Order: sequence, then structure tokens, then C-alpha cells
Amino acid sequence: MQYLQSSGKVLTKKNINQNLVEMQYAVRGLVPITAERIQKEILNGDTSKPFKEVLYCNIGNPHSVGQKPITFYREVLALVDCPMLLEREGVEKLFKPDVIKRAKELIGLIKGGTGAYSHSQGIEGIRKHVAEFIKGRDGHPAQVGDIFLTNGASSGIQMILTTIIAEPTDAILVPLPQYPIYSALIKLLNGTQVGYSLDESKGWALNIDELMEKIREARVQGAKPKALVLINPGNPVGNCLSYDNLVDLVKLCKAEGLVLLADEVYQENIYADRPFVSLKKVVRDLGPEFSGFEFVSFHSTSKGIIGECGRRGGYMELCGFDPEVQAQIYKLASSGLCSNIDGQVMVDLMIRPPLPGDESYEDFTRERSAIFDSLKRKSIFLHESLNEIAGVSCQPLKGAMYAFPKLDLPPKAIAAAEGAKHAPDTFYALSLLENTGICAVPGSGFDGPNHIRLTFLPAEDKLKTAMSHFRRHHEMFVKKYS
Ligand code: DCS
Repeated sequence: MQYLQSSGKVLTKKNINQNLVEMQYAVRGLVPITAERIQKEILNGDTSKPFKEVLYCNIGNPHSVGQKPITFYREVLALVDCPMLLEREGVEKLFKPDVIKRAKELIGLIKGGTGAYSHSQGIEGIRKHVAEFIKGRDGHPAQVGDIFLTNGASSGIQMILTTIIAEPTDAILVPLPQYPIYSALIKLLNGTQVGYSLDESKGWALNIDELMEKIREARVQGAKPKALVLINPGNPVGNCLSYDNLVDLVKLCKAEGLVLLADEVYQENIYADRPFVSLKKVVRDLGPEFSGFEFVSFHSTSKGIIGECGRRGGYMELCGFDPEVQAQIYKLASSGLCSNIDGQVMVDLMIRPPLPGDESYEDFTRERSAIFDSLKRKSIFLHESLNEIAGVSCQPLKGAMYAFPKLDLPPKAIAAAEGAKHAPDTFYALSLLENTGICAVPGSGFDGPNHIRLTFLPAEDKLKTAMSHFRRHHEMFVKKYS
């Protein structure tokens, strides 16, 4: 018993991994936790709040706020997961011929069925399709052996950062604002985070000069920059980088000896005229001089128009890696045995939609367009209505699924936040939640203080009502602290 702590437990908050204790992940932090408590209170009969339900605008989880799954995906998934249905009488009345054909094809690829472990990098036939998809998208070939199917993009990001960070001075450059999986994992793995700012006044553009300065400064302070994270289209800022900007970035990373990690999970979420260009295309377009350049691209079934977050599908493509390093990454993947098979099937469906002439094509296109068109309308609506509020400014929302407006908060509000031991934007987000039921994430959770992140995923009527409440709250808040 001498090994027990005073709490009577072997493990206490003080003796577990302190990097875990210090790690922060705001997307599921204080404000969403408070929101969940409030929602439970309402369900238990509490009528004291000035709203009837919490509106979750904190997380990019489309189905949780009402987005319907696309029929074709679910039908194929159902048959692949329950092949016995294919033997049932009348199956062809329930499922269209192309659904049955696709399901049989996938069943043929998955040796052992969805209940068996697969190859640690993922089912080879599906990786072959991923390689074909990349070639079709970029016009440059991809190798099946370089594709790893992952549990969402998250597990790929975790594997790569685990591989890269060898000592505390190993530094990863991350954009500011950033998606907090990067800061969280760098903390957990005991590395160094070096932020490079995106320029809000220029629509969150990437500034190569400031980036070079950050790399130089980090070196002066004894850090060893090893990799740079790029989120394109951006979370939380909704920007989309130009081809030329990406070219400059690749040249800089090559010259500075940095591995480029391209988080491209929002590649389908583009609402303005600038198209998404993949990092792979940019690097390969640069020709043979860049053929050995090391970079990774992450993709996911959680975003786009699909939004199948719970499926945990994703892939990463490694390019230019030393085969000995890639073998270690393979070993790391094998220590997790394999990514889940349902997610692997979802990846295949994501990259091989029904084609014209397929029986499901029309319905699929209609369902897909309805989701996309609504996202586009909401991105425009949110941008415009946020900018109509005095003291709130929002850059154009060109991609992803978030608005990241800047809040001009009165000094008295900042002092009150300090008194409550909260960052000003957390104080604001808690007030917004308590008064309107809108659950948003404070910008400081993304290293973008004095901002707030709102998803534009809820249904259009709900979002419209929410914005009028948002405006009312903002005016009330400013008046209260002026
Ligand atoms: N990369 C970015 C930029 C993301 O926004 C997310 C999830 C991920 C990776 C990981 O997603 P998956 O593991 O599901 O592929 N976005 C979180 C967010 O900001 N809201 O919802 C989840």
C-alpha cells in the first residue's frame, strides 16, 4: 500500500504524464462542456434559460446538427457490412443495381470481410483507388505503397508528429490561428511549437517573409525547425491558398530543410472562385528538382459534403520519404494493427462517387448539390451578417465550414474577463452561450485571441435565427461593458 498516493489511487493528476495534463483541445473544451451541462438541464425541465435548446456551432460535425447522410454511401456500407442481405430474396428491389455492384466489388477487395483486421496500411485495393484518385485530381502519379488509410485524418497526423518529434527542441511550425490538434499533439509529444501568423487584413494570407523570420528566430532561440504545417483550406479561418503562394512555400521549405505537412481535409469545401490546389500537384509541377522533397498530405471522410465524421475514414500520402523512415511509420501503423474497415470503405466511396449512367447518379448528385449549395449560401450569409454588426469583422469565407470573426471588445469587458480568470474571448463565448444558447469556440483555443469560431453547419433557418440572437447579444454585451 506504500505505493498508493494520498488519494488512495496509484494514478493522480500529479503523477501522470504532465504533457497530457497541460495539453489543451478547445473544440471540446470549457464552452462546449458548459453547453452540454446547460442542454442536460433544459432536458431535465429547467426553464430559466432564455432559449429552448443549445445550438452547437462549435464543432465541424455536420450530421450532429442535422445534415442527412448521402443515400448511396449508406446503402453500399450496409451491404458491405452485412453481405447476407445480398442473398435475400428481393434485394434488387431494395437496392439499385449500381449499389449492389459496388458492394460486391468492395466485398471482393476486403479479404475476410469488415470484421477482420486488414493490412496495416489499409486494404490494398482501396489504396489503389486512392492512388488513382490522386492521379486524376493532380495529373501526377501516386504510389499505392505511399498511401496509408487512417482513422480520420487525426490518426495520420498523430503518427507523423510522433515520428518527427525526437527531442524537446524539435520544432513544428504551425499557422496561427491553427486547428488545435497540432498544438495538442506537439505538447503531448514534448516538442516545440513555433507559430507563423496568417495575415487577417489580407484575408488570412500566408506571408512568406514573416515565415522566414519565424524560422530564423526559432533557430536563434535554440529550436530545430523540422516540419511546417499547412491547413488548406484553412480551419478556423476559411482561407484558400493560391497556387503561387503554395509554390513559394514549397521552395521555402526545401531551402530551409522542412518537411511540409499539408492538412487538406477541406479540399471539397470551396465556396469562392479560387479553386483548391493540392500540395502534391504544386510540388510535382515544379519538376524533378523537387522529386525528393518530403511532404505528407492528409485527407478525411469527415468533411467535404460527406461529413461522415463517425466513420473515422481518412488517408495520408507520404512523398519523398527515406524508405527507412517510411518503414518506421509502417511499424507505427502496424502497432495499431489497422485503421477501422468501415472508415476504409468510406474512403473508397468518397473518392469513387457514382458516375453518369449509374442508377444512383441522379439522386446522388441531387443530394450532394443540396448540401453543397446550402453550405455555400450559409458561408455568404454568415460573412455578411457578421460584418453588419458594429465591433465584429469577418474575412470572406472561401473554404472549410467556419467563420472566425474578430471581436472588438470594450476594455471593461476585458477587465471583467480577467477578474473571472478567463481569456476575453472565452468570457464572451460563455456570455453568448448563457444568453442565446449558441455554443461557439473562443478564438484563443485556436491561438487566435479576441476571435470566436462559429461553424455554419446548422440548418439555414436555425442559423438565421441564431445570427439575430448573436447580434442582440453582441449589442447587449458591448452596452453592458461600456
Ligand atoms: N484537420 C483539420 C484541419 C480539421 O479541422 C480536423 C477536424 C481534422 C484534421 C481531423 O478530423 P478527422 O480526424 O475527423 O478526419 N476538425 C475538428 C474541428 O475543428 N471541428 O470538428 C472537428
